[in-house]
Amino acid sequence: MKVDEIVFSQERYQTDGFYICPQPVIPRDVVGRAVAGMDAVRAGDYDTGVPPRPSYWKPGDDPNALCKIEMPQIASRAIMELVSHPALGAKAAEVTGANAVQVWWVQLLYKPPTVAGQQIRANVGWHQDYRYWGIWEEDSELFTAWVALSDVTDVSGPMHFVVGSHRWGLSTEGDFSSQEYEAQRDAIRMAYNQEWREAPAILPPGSASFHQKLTFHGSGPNLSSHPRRSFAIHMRTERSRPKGDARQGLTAFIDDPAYCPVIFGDAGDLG
Ligand SMILES: O=C(O)CCC(=O)C(=O)O
Repeated sequence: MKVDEIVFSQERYQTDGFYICPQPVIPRDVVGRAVAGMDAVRAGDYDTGVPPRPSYWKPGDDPNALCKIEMPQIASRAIMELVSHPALGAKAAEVTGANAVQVWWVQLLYKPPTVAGQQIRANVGWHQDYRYWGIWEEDSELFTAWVALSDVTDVSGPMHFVVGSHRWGLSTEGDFSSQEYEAQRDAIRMAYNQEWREAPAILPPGSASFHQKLTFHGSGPNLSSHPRRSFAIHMRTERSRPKGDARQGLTAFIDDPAYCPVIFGDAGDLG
């Protein structure tokens, strides 16, 4: 990447609260294997012999609901290959300016196409990630790389980011599981006396967006004829600490590289 492109991505990330990579980051063959890995994990087939962590969606659950599976990389070698890919680590470090980057949690997200006449159960309500991450110190540098495995277009229920909302502070509003995409947006909008401008994360397979822990985002129905496939890869830099240095819940595995790989820099810098 050229120096002016790095500066541009850092400026966007700092100013807007997110950065959307225009080009694929992950090689096509790695993406292909991860798609097969995703299908295997969704079917309950774990080639590592280790199941994912307890999840909102389990094999056999409603195929028309959002499928969210926690820590799929421990269940699939191909998914681990993708989430720990050095190109992703290098890009994350470029965008954030970090010396070291660790993957500390991963969510498999499979948003099926909306079936006409059926109640929608695959929206992602507007939220700020840090609302769910209180186990980390408030000033921790935490962010998410959202990697597309399918072509994410404006009709496939892309994530939308609210430009500049990372500067609004932590809200009591927001709910990942809300299906009331429009009404919830209106309520949050009313709560802030700020300009509400949205940017959709349109991504080709293998590309990624990066968003900060306080950036509001959500996604509506998938109106395409194909599933929207992705991983939300939650990352941290050397400027992060669990509260009380605890290892529990979402931080339980951060000392284990087989769960939480360091994908850029020196693990010693992460403490
Ligand atoms: O996949 C989505 O639409 C939202 C994912 C999300 O909330 C996240 O990556 O933090």
